[in-house]
Amino acid sequence: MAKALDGVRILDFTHVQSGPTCTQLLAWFGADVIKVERAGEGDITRGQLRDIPDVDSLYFTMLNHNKRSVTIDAKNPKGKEVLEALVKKCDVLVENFAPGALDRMGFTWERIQALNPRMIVASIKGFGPGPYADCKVYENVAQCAGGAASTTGFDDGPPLVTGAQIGDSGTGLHLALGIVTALYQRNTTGRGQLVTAAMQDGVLNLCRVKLRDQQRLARTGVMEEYPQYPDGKFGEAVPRAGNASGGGQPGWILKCKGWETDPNAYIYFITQAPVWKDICKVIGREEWLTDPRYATPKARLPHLMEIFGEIEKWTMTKTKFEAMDLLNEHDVPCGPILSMKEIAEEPSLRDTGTIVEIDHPKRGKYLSVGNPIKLSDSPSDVKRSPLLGEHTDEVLAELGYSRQQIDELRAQRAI
Ligand code: CAO
Repeated sequence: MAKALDGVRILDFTHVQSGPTCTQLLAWFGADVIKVERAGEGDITRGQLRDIPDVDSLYFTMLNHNKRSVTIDAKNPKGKEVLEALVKKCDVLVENFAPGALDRMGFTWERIQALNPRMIVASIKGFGPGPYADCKVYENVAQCAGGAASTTGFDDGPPLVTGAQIGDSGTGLHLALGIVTALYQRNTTGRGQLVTAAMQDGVLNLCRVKLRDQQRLARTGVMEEYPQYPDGKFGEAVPRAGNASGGGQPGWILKCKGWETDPNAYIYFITQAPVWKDICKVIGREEWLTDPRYATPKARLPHLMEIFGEIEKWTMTKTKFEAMDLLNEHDVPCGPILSMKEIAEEPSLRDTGTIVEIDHPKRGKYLSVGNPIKLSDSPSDVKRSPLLGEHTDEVLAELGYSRQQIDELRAQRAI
């Protein structure tokens, strides 16, 4: 079946995680993604966190599916010529080098426009223009600077980073949308444009509910759905809310049967107002239905921790899966805390292609996360990541280089 981005060529100058997430998505949608790496070493993640000696790491393989790999030395004059040929041929250049690195290679926006006015140049940096614009940034720096860390964790503990890679993969997602949007606009303007996504901005975008709460706090001095209410104190900034829900329906993580030995025997329980009656019935506290202290969502707010304590007495008698089944019979929103092991083994995620098994010539079979975005007319077919430079000759031949010219470039260490 044809793919949504068939015919779109991406010159992929990305490395580590944020940029590769973006170009992997574009590849899954059908773009021809040509990843440029340095001969000998390649993307640094090929060798990071290795579980098998001398074999591309899972870090690399899980972020670079469906791409082609070419090795080009961007600082070698002959290598630059090859890159210029690629700039002329491709639709999008994606990069997440440190600030200024692309310019230092000689590929300024002006130079790229001169070579190919239709080219879209998409960049991820840690910060946008401002005091930190020149800083190198990794995931947790962005989580801290984007507001996630100060609002994650418990009130009596330090700021926490989250396991979800909202700085890297989150910004990669943002950039992918920017690229597709710029491609769409190019249909009418005929011109390329610059697309930039800063990791701080991406994290903040995902933390927008906390900026909402900052303003609520500034106006009222209190937030009734936060665990600090009614007995604790609020300061000037949004506090860490533990496992409180970020929305208008109170929620908390509760122990389930087996919690003493299983660190993931927990369930997220949401006391959504429309199903309050069912919650009271299921947990056997029907007297709450007529008690004015529990009758309305507003009346319940000062008692939330006590309410969750009572509900927990019920969840502790069930496994998280039993509780999930019983509660969903009554449309009570809840979520079992799934371990990565449970997720890896979940058959329904295999059926949808969200978890896929891939075969790699050097590492054998491994699991990966497939494309979480499903298009009915453009299904994603996950293919293994390329070996370093696997497609150098193929891509150069497509650019018109002869066998002899390719051999000369290799002898000159340009590729
Ligand atoms: N040929 C020749 N040189 C190449 C090359 C190639 N094919 N590919 C990369 N290089 C060079 C770059 O030109 C750069 O050289 P200069 O410093 O002389 O200009 C050099 O390799 C190193 O690039 P870098 O500074 O981007 O790499 P780093 O490992 O020092 O930093 C990172 C990594 C991620 C901190 C930095 O790239 C960065 O801040 N990127 C933007 C934010 C980002 O995406 N962070 C998320 C990373 S995922 O956690």
